[in-house]
Amino acid sequence: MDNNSQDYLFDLQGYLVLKNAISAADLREMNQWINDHESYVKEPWSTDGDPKKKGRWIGHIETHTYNEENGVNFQSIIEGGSVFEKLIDHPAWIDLVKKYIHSSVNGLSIHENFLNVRGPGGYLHIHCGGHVPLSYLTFRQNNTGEWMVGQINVLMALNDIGDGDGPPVLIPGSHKCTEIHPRLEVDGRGLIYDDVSGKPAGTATAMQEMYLKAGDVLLFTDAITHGAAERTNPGYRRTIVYRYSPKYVRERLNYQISEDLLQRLTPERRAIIEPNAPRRPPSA
Ligand SMILES: O=C(O)CCC(=O)C(=O)O
Ligand SMILES: [Fe+2]
Repeated sequence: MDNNSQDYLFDLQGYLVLKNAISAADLREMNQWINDHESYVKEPWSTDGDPKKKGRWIGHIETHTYNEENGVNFQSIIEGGSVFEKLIDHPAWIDLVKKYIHSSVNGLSIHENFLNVRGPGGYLHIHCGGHVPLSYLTFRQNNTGEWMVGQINVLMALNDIGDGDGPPVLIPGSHKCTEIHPRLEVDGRGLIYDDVSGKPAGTATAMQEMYLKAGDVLLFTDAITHGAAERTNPGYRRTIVYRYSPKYVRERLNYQISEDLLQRLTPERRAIIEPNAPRRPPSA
């Protein structure tokens, strides 16, 4: 697709699908990583005598979830090896991300990066939309119309995601919607997320299921109203999400990057992962 058509569609819909973005060899390697860590999917939480569930660590990667029905997130997956490092500035999407975030002005960073594995009954609640006054849900500069996207989610399918597989869902164009989605409205006030007792996002009015083949990428503004439908099929859905933002948006969970990884990264990748190098007095 030519650049003008792509820009038009991203502005209009708030998302793009990049077909075959990831090579078969890289998919194999990432799926092998998941196979090798299957025990963490089956038993993601360490109890260690503590009644509160805690994540388990694989080196600098931590198992995590926002809500149990979301499945298991392997947070800071960039620490998982070169195939995951490659995704930081992957040629299939990095130039689009830079353009829409307007990185020449805003810089570029990754707000959060994780691999998600979600089984039967798993889903995501409905969240976000044009009504939300959240700092990183900007889309364009109001006065000049220039790109100023506060967060772009790059969601990568590691296996096929079709009907019943718990696909991502979104409402095209809802990043510009001034009306509050009925499921996000309480007493005339808009929520970011529906109530935690809420239902799978797939059943919300106007939601569209986004089917992806392994290797496809769904690139979308976080401002769009979205979530994931319930997985009704057996087996597990495998995805990776890298969220890109201006460098002024701080890390969501603030995982500290290992020294090994920092040393290994190319200058371009390091500038995204550590856009503001720490400043310390000479003695520290
Ligand atoms: O897991 C999904 O399908 C949706 C993920 C999502 O909401 C996000 O990446 O912001
Ligand atoms: Fe989301």
